[in-house]
Amino acid sequence: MSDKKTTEVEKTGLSRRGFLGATAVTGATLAGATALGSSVMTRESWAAAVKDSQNKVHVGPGELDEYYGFWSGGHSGEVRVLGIPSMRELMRIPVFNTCSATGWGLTNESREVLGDSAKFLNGDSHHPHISMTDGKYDGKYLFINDKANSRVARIRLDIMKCDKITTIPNVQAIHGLRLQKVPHTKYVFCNAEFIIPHPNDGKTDFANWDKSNKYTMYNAVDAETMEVAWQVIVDGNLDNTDACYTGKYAAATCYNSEAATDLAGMMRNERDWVTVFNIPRIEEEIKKGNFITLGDSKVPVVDGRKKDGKNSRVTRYIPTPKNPHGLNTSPDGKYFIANGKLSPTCTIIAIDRLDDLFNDKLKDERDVVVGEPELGLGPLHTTFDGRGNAYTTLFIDSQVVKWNIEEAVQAYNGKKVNYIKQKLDVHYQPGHNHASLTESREADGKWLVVLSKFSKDRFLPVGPLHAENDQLIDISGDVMKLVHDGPTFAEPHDCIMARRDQIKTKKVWDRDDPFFATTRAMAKKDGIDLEKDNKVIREGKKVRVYMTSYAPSYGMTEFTVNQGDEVTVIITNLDIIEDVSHGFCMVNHGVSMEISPQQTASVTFIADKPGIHWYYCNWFCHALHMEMVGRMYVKPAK
Ligand code: CUK
Ligand code: CUA
Ligand code: CA
Repeated sequence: MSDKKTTEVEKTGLSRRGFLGATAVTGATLAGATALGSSVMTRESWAAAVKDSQNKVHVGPGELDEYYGFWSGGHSGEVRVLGIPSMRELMRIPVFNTCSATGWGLTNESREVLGDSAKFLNGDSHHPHISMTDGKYDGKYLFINDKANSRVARIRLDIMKCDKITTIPNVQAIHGLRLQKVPHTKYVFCNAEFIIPHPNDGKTDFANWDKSNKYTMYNAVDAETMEVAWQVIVDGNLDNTDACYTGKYAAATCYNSEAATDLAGMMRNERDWVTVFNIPRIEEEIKKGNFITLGDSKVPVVDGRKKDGKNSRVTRYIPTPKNPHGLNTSPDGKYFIANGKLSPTCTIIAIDRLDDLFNDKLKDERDVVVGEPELGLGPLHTTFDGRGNAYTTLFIDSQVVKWNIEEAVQAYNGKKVNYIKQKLDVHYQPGHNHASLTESREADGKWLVVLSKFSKDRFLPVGPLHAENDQLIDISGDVMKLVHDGPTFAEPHDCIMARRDQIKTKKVWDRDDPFFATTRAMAKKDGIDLEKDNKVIREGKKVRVYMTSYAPSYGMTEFTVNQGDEVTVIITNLDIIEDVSHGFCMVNHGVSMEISPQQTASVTFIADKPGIHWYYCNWFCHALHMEMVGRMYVKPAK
């Protein structure tokens, strides 16, 4: 281990004395901490500083965290809510997965949100982002991509439930996702990663790939309606994306400029690029009618490809070292930063030069690049503290490197300056990292979360499949201090942290909440008062069972249907007390759902087995929770 550190110190040019002072401390959590060249710390002062930081993480019983953290669940398909700095998991929000507890994917309300895609039981959520007004989190929505089934979802943060899911047409694998920051989140920008033939109707087979009309698209979803507003055809593919603080530009990394189908092909070019999108010009083109539509889709599609070496009006392609990955906007609004991945560098793009780039006033696309610091091996993602420093994950080195952006720009101009401030070992192989409030103007430089892909030896062994390790680092001082290891299940790719005052949640449901508007309308048609009636409505083989719940009993404890009926159970929870949620589980029918205070929820199933079937409340609600039961009698068909 110490060999590795020595090499690292030599590489970064950090002072040997500083390094010794930092790492002479024992204890696994401090391993690999290298101090600043400028402020040499003694062993004692470093230990005291770390102890101090670790104390901050302790959120005592009954105390509340300072920040909300929203974690993507990767191929678990969900979103998780954590408290920071305790790293305690507070809630899970099912989105692209099914949830046995809440009935997500089972209830009629959730299936309405899932729409046609309800047939899919899996998802792959990577990038959770909070809606913004004037470059600050407004706490209204959280948006997240689904790479697995090419979807974008919206979560209402007042109830922490997903309320809209949109499938993006004519593309495969929605990956990078970020939001328009200014003047407000009108658009959700999202990258379709994989290049496909158009039309993809089976006429192009593997042998005809090269000759086909193949491309992928950059997509904008209207944040309010959740309809796809427009798509832009690009050269190459699209990986990660971010938007600027003027509302004018968005940028995306491309690792497959080769449009290759295999690994060797995707690494053939020495350089790939960052694609920059001019949002007002895209809107102009659509207004002027300069767009096409594809297949059944009515979404306007603008061509952003180069033709005969000439740029389109709406895009520019900035060459970067090969196969870049993360794309991050600095919170001062000055730079897009592309992370090198296969190159040990990050590429700094000056946003204030983009007007000139689009007006063809620059000789070369690379004239917008104002820095390209060498950081270490495998830079994947960068985050910011609002004090001029950037923090980049180094996947191969298993480190986070802290560097100063303006100094990296000066170094690019030939000035001798060491822009690297510190390298900290993380455990192990980090993907994203994310600092508190970093995607907003209010980046406050307090906490840094590093989402490590491997945990190896950090936790009790649990078999061949390991937990990930989400590590918490205190960045409020001059040096980064690792303070917490957080095991997580597969697999957070990204997270976002907001101050707790920025998120305002409801404690009980509003009776007129749009989440169950369709169910309310159905009840109205049936002449049912949801808050009073306990009644069975029969319409041929369709049976609707309306009941209330009030701890510890259902408003209806017995109902009768015929074998083969399609039964819909609609329950309205009359409890008004915070936290008194009920459930409904029909035994042996695969039916389960949550009904929180003042909520109406419904679930539909086929009564295919004759006999008496118990149903029960599965959310512990009362001392007599076990007794909160009822029975369905299914009359045999013959
Ligand atoms: S990606 Cu997974 S570590 Cu989907 Cu943002 Cu980079
Ligand atoms: Cu109602 Cu448990
Ligand atoms: Ca490439």
